[in-house]
Amino acid sequence: MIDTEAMQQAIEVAAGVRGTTSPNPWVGCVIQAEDGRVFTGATQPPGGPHAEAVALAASGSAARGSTAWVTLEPCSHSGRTPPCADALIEAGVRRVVIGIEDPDPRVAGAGIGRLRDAGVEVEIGVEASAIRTQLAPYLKHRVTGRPWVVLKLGVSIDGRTAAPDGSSRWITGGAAQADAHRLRAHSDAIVVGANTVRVDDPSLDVRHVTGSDPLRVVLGEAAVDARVQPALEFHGPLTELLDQLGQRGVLQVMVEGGATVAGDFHRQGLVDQYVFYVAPVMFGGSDARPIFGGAGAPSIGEVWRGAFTQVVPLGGDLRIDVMAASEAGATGTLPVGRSADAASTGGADEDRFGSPSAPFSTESRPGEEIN
Ligand code: AOF
Ligand code: ZN
Repeated sequence: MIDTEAMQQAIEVAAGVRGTTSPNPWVGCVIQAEDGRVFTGATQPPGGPHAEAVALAASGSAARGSTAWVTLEPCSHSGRTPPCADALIEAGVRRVVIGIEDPDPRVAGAGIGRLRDAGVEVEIGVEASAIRTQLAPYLKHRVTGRPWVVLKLGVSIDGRTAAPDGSSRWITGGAAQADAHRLRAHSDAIVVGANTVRVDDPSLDVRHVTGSDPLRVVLGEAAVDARVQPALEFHGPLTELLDQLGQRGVLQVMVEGGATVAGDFHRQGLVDQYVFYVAPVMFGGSDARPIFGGAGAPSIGEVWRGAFTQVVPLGGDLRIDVMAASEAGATGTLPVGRSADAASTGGADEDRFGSPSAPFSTESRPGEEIN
């Protein structure tokens, strides 16, 4: 197999377990035996085997003399499972192709060193940019101790979230809602303001797609019979919240309203990824509710500037992802015309969420990148 193609397959295998591995990364491994047979493995839930161990178990003795492609550097530490670098060496794998180094301080190059010391041929950096994008939440967590922050917004094309009377159901349609539920399933925690809990009484569980419910966090207090319960009620600075969530092993947190909470996260520069679900709806006046509560940039020189990282038609709506220009550059841009989350689940979901059967098309074709 060609390195890039095999690594792309490893990335797809990893995408299949997204949302099930926290606080561990979602890693994929492809092994090709000397006789050409191909075996794959993905990280199992915490305490279970890592991707390499799953692929090695599938290949058995066929691993002798094989090549392995793995998205993240094989681990060198004995944690809940034995070191994957040792397992690859013992199985007699001849060549290991690695996407990116593991920043986890227990690994951080030691897995690569161990493989090389044992005489295994090692290559690093194949499809590195795609893997940095795929594992952005994990990488941020291991480097900063804080989770990746996704701010989700459902808005009209004129940038409003609710009518003057507060009514907001439903601005976007079913496909956008299902996509948002997948974002939830991929998040380990959801943050919501106490006011939103009082007014909307959201349950914030995962529906429409399969996935486990994230930890629910209320900024302030929630009534004991609120549907969001059981929830963590937090008082204090948002930076402190992110530190605490990071310590609990939360790799991705999703912020889901309302305007005050959105404004606080945004203006403190704490959002890594903005996900706008935009409907062709117009409230048509300045009295409809804005996305962000509070005072914004006082003049054009101080506006926040970012980059579009993907644009995806979802039913009659659009999903538009925006990141700070520096972060978009650091993690690489995402394909336009295809949802990162849809791409990461693949199969039937892709037809449903990223298909060209939408009633209109974006300017770019699937797979093209904008920058
Ligand atoms: C790999 N392959 O598939 C994963 C790796 O708690 P443990 O023992 O499961 O170890 C978790 C750490 O192992 C995690 O922080 C990361 O450094 C590495 N994850 N490594 O070789 C995998 N998921
Ligand atoms: Zn491992």
